[in-house]
Amino acid sequence: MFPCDFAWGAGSAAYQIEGGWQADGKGPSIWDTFCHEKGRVFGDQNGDVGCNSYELWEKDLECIQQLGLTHYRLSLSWARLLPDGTTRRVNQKGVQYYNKVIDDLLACDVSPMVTLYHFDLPQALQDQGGWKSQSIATLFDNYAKFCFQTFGDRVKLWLTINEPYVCAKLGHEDGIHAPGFKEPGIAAYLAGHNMLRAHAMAWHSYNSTYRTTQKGAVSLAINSDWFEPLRAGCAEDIAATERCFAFTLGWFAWPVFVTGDYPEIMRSAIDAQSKKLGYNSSSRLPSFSKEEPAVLGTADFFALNYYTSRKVEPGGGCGKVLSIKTDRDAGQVLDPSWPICGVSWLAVVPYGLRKLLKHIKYTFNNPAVYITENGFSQVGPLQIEDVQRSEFYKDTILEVAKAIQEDGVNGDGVRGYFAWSLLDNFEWADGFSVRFGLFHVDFADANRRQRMYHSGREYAKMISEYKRKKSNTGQKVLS
Ligand code: PNW
Repeated sequence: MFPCDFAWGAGSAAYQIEGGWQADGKGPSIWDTFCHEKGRVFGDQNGDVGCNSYELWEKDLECIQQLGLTHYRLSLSWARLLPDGTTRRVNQKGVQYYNKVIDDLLACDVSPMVTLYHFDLPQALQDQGGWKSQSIATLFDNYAKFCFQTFGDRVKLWLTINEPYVCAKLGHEDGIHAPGFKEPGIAAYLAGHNMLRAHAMAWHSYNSTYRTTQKGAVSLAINSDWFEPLRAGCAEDIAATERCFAFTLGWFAWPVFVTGDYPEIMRSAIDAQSKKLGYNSSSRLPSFSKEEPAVLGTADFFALNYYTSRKVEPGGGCGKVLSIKTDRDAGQVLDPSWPICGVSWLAVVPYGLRKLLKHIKYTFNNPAVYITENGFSQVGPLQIEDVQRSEFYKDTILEVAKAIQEDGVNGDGVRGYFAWSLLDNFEWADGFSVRFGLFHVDFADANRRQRMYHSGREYAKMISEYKRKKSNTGQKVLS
């Protein structure tokens, strides 16, 4: 049973698809810098051209229409709109580009869901300290206000920051995403903290200045795997599983949805390791200042990016150096029965999404939920008949239906599902070697020829079936 206004979408992100990295006055972002350094990305590839959506947007729109999407999730490139990251100078060509995208979508009866930040910080702001710097929150808030002001008459679903976890950990702890810092156990907590501050400020700005006239909703996209104990009923494994949740989902969802602060499990684990390793400052995980706008309650819905699941046992806590892994003290393994798709981190576990939705319902007080990302990747030669991915989408969407129907994740419940991704695109550190698209993109072709995968056809069928039933039954819709 999918509600009558269920959102059927697909997603993308500016740096992954747009190209036009220097076009019409765009400023450089940290991903431009990162990719242009040798040895950072698979094959030293970059998003200079990407899917060339900056020039070929109309073709993307055709793909969106062929799928029959009701919603399209895109992100804005901060440095395309504000080349040096500040509102001192607005790049009107950038504004025009996004105005056209948004207007075209609406003219086709597709609602935009817009992410303000999807990993691509203006380089000018990185040069001033980036997410590690306190002042980034105000700069982000100014950028957010500019976007609400400029596009908010038409955009009703906003995401401030995509996956602060990935941005903090992969960018500041592991160094495999831009800005490429390897400062384990310290920088990620600081960057994550400033992302939460930035998000909260932007939400408050929307709430106090734009909400009454624009009537939209604002959240942040939080990624989490589904975690379960390796040995069912084993107390150590259960405790380790709780730590995994605290250090992933809880890190960003707890402050926003539960207490206004980090999960107690997380803080005490970090403090204990600091002590053990003789790190004097107890403040690796910063605290929220009472002087600043509260972070609690700064989401109008829960935006979940779900990809995979993990079995958990204790492990890693004996590390001799500071790191998130040492703090978390939990090892994550894959169940051998789970098939692997494309990339090694991505085991196919559709039921994990159902369990996670139920977990979110009970942990975060039954919020409205949009699944803002979920997908399946391919590597290797072109397989237009991607049967395995088609099965993945069918199985996963069935699990969403079960969550709604059998677990009672309804009422406010699940409001929408966004497949990742509309197009094959620049998959960050994996470059173009990993393909998540519902459409194949030929990156050797100057026109970036697009071809719908079998999975795209299947997803389109599911959506049209939903629309058909909706027009027959009016209110509630049988899946
Ligand atoms: C998400 N990992 O990022 C992003 O939001 C998308 O832009 C991306 O294309 C998608 O997932 C698929 O990867 C992730 O290495 C990037 O664990 C890397 C990881 C997870 C998520």
